[in-house]
Amino acid sequence: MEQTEKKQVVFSAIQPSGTITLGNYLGAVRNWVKMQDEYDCIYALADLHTITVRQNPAQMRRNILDAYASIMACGVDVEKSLFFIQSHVHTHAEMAWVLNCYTQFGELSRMTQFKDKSKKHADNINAGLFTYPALMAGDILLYQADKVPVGADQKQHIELTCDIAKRFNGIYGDVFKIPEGFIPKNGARVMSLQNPLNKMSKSDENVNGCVHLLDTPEVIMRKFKRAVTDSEACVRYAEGKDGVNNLMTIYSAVTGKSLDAIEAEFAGKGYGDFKTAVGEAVVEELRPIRERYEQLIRDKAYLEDCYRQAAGVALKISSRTLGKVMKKVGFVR
Ligand code: AQP
Repeated sequence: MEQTEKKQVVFSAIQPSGTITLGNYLGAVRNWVKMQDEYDCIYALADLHTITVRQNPAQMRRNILDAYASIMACGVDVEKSLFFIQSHVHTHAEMAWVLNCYTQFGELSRMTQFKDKSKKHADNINAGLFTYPALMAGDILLYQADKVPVGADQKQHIELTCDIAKRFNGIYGDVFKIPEGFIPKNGARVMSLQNPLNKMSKSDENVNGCVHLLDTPEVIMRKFKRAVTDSEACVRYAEGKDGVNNLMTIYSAVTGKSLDAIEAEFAGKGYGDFKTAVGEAVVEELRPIRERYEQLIRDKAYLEDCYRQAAGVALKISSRTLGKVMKKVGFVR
């Protein structure tokens, strides 16, 4: 009898720390959708990670549901993939504690995200913000993931995850699969439209810097028209043209056109035409997502059904790895 080959496992998560952005979509979620047929995909809303920055409880509850519906609207199909809410699956917090004890202070101190977020939230540099990568490592390792589709900003955390896994395996034998980051060629680092030296973030205080998946077409067009460019008035990808480079990257990621083709398309045209074209391409990419979201968010009972069921399955899978870890470490089972 022909043996069916076991599919590789994909794991990734996103924080419900605000409305999902074009950056999250192009950097990660779009790949989540594409990978569903080829891989066994497991996706999560990383709400435990979200409280490393102070949240308003009522707003956080809304953000979690909105993010769940938004990701489904992007095309994550709960019939094909597991899509759960991290705090519903207690193995994540337990695994994080164990892995904290196998993660070095020096390693965590080097994390760029910790340094950036410490500057941004100087009044609340809490221990959770510092140990965030150990929780993330646990998320991935619990499912013995082969591939982790993320944006370029998460590369350092994936590398640390591999280091922690190798360290643990070095002591106890082959407990964890060593995962591999999966970073898109196009759109891996979408920058703010207002400050193209900073990445586009859900929590950007400048509302014009960030395009949200649920922004209306009018709002999207306005944000692109106000996008920071330069005084050269020439659409070309070059050093020092961060604003234009970012717009070209977005246009390329959405349309599939190469940077050369984009330069040719806008040769002799000004930034006004270019910004309009980028805005329109993004509007068309996001339109079906927004429409699907509007339907999904009305059906709270269906959403609840989906995330409850997924949590049960995730608990079962992750408990296998956690059980093995606890036994290896020496806890009495
Ligand atoms: N600007 C970006 N370009 C490309 N990919 C991005 N990602 C985030 N920003 C960009 C990718 O999206 C996935 C989910 O990110 P996250 O929510 O877990 O964490 P984050 O990187 O902290 O996201 P934000 O939007 O910047 O949120 P806040 O403002 O709350 O900190 C990841 O795969 C990430 O690489």
